[in-house]
Amino acid sequence: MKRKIIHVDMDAFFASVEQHDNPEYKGKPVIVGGLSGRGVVSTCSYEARKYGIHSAMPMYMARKLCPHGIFLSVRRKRYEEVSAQIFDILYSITPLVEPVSIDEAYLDVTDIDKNPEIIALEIKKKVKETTGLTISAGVSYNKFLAKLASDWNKPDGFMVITEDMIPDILKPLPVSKVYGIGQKSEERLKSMGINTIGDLLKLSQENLVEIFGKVGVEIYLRIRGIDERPVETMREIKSIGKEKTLEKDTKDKKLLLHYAKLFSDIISEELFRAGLYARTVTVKMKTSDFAIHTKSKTLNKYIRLSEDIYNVAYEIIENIKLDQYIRLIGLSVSNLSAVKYEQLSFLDKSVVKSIKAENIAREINKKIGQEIVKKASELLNNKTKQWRD
Ligand code: TTP
Ligand code: MG
Repeated sequence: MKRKIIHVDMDAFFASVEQHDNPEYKGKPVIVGGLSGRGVVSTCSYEARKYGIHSAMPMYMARKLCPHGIFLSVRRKRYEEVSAQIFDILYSITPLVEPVSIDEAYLDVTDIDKNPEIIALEIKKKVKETTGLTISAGVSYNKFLAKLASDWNKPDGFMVITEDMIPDILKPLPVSKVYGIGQKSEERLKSMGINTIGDLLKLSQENLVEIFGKVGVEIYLRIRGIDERPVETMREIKSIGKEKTLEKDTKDKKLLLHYAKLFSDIISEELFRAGLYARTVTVKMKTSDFAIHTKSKTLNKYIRLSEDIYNVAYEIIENIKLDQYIRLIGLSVSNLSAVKYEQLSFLDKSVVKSIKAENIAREINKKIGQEIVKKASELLNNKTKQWRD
């Protein structure tokens, strides 16, 4: 049976929160980010995007493009508060939620006996009522297409992509819309005269493997509307990580540490949201010859603060001898746990298991809130009981 997947993503998230909290900023170009000399734009309102401003742009450039804009620093705590409200809404629909970032998630609603379009519209309505903000939603039968749909007519977007629309609807889109094709690949394809998904569709699977390596197979399938990636709840996730192919290969440790810091923030945020801790930190680097190197450190305690993650990454990076230029830097955490202290070796294993189960149950209950539908609550109770037995 075809799955029913919804992808949701808040519109200009940080900037929209600022406009909501300060109504005098509504309808104006609002730019949120680091305001210091070397700061970058986190995001900006759609009014500011008209000036060519976008995420990750140096702040001085944004100021040049839009001198009369409203420039604000990041109030992360506040955005996390709003994010928690949004995720509460999502978890009230199904536990099958995969958080992707602070403002974005996939839901698998295959088993819900309701039209997925109606569910998506209900999410949009509830988010608006609860937070005063708009969220874009996309509905389709896999993750790739659902994400494409949520991005289709942002802001306040809503789009459904059905099987019969494939591949025609994809043909005119730029190759950058394909999950797995980054900026570097896009440039490479452009130099080969391949600009749209339509162009990509003319290539054989072998051609794509020649260009992309192993992911070529996935890309081949994806542009034909095939994407079997499951919606992974945090429970099933074995590691959380982030990586980036650098604009230019580098030997500059300061730059690598800069990304390590950025990734530590993102990873920490995800750990908090999932109620998880981690014990292993891994730094991944791809050298200019495309060889992949990883170095891990496993601690004897569980961590989740950005600073703690960064300190381990710092130690690893500082100890690496950079003989070659680095093309990609990545950071991830693994050995995840819902409890902070797992060295309870003096306790019976079943006790640890029950503490874990209670922790998970509490967390799910917290996420779902009190207005939980009866059926789901019964289900949860049963589950908790089973775990305790
Ligand atoms: P996005 O969902 O990528 O962007 P957005 O919500 O601001 O705008 P859109 O309507 O296009 O979805 O990211 C969510 C938030 O994450 C964003 O509001 C700010 C933060 N962020 C950064 O801090 N740095 C970045 O480079 C990006 C892309 C996002
Ligand atoms: Mg967004």
